[in-house]
Amino acid sequence: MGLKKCHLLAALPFFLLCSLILNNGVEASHNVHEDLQSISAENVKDLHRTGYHFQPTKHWINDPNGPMYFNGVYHLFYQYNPKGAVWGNIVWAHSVSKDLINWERLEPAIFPSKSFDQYGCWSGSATILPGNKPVILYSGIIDKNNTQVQNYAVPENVSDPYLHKWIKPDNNPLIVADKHVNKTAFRDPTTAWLGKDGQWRITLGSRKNDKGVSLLYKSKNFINWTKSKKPLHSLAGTGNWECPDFFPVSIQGTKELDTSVIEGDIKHVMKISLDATRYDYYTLGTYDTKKDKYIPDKGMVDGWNGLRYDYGNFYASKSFFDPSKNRRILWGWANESDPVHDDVKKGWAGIQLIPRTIVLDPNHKQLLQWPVEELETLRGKKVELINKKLDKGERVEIEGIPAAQADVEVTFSFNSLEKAEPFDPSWDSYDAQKLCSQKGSTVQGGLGPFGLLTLASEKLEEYTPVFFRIFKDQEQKHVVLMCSDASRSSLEDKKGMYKPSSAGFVDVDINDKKLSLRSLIDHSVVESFGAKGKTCITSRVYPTIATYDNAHLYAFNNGTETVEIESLNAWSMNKPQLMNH
Ligand code: DQQ
Repeated sequence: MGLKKCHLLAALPFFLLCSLILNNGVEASHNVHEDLQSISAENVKDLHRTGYHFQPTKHWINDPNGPMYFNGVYHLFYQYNPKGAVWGNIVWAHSVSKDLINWERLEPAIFPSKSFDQYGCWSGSATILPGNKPVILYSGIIDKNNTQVQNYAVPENVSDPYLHKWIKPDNNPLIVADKHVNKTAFRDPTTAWLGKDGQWRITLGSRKNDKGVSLLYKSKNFINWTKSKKPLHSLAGTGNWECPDFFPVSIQGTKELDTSVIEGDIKHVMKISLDATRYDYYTLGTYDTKKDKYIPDKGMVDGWNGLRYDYGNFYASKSFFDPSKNRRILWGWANESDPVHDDVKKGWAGIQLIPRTIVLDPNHKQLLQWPVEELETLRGKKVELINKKLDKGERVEIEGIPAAQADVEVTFSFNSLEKAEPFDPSWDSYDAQKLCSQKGSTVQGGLGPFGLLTLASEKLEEYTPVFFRIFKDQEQKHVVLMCSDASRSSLEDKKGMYKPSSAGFVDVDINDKKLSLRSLIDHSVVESFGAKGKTCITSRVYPTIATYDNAHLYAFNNGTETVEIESLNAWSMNKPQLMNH
């Protein structure tokens, strides 16, 4: 993401300058390559294309937009460049599915055509209004200076099962920036929720100087919108906020909730996509409906050091409520980590990650994410390992399935926590990535590193390890580090290739001496879920040897404490039958 060019975390006071450099001085949000954005892909390269992730047949994609479930059909819209493999010429591409697995591509739903969006149709959300009427809110770009306004679109024929055509009424734009708002940082309206006063509310991303802001707008009729004096939420020092998402989660965790549920046994989630770091951060908190304010729970870290949906390549996510299964589903986008000219050569860039259900962790301090259950219908051949001990330095191959396109679930257990290494108090307790890059998967530890070696070549010239390493801090509390380390993922080492040692801590009680991991491996992506979805990390990698049938999968232990694979189930993953994205 942006970080590949500019390591911002260590340089917070310079972040704004840095983000402007990344964006060529314009708050356009993506790197602009005018010379490349309309070069159509003649030959699309298959190497590194995914087998079961959502990706169009060619060209660039970014943010998932307005996902929704309507009359038995899932709709996924997404930012798409129909003309090339880099960001630009953005339209709302549109695909539909009955099961979140098999997708059919339709014509773009929204594309620049009117004065209120002629320079771009940027991100937004869908809301289903009473009477079962879907409406999309999106950001239109109205001039070359990137001035942003908020527009709406409605289906031409609400009885059309796929809602092929969308109309942009002439009374657009609905919302323009007032004089207090930065009109080039004014975008990405959320799904609306209904207040007790009968007024709809939306929030959208903005910034005021270095303060990230989520502006609040209210409307009685969804047409006339008034800005609230106070934003829903804001935070100094975080820069521009993109793609905010604001929704309730059930405290009981039995049934998830429509976005308009604003009271009851719930907590609220506020997610922001930080333009400067290109990560999706969230807090849990309370929505004060009287003051129309979001208040993060005590103890929640807001901003740069806060919780992330994913500690790897995952950005501009958007959730929606699925009433057919009473669940909330999260879509996130992963861009490429290879140089931009490689994207042009391969003719494509960007994938949507596997949709995840999100629920509140029973500890009420974070969310749990898990691939939607429908993914399991793609599982093919299964191999398993039970009670297999891994002594120090041991590695075992998981054979019998194609390791480049697989789903692996493993539970590791250990007899003792004694050998956990001391957590040096001088380490930055927030900088898991630094710790992961220093310690890696090969530096011998006490309890760990242990985990999986994914997309590995036979002689280990290339591999992407996903693993845990356990420390003990001065208060004798265990600190679990989870890494998905791309640093050795590819022998290719050209300038502009980003191979981060992505990492996060896992807030898990390991007194039962067990840790679980699930990894979805798909040619150039490894999506991992630690401790049943407490910490998630996605890596994009480009092996040169560990491809197709030459990819291997291993479990390993490089700690002095013996670790047991209590159970490991791995499945080959089939391609969906219909993947006409
Ligand atoms: N991408 C969209 C913007 C959004 C950004 C433009 C986030 O609306 O802020 O393609 O990736």
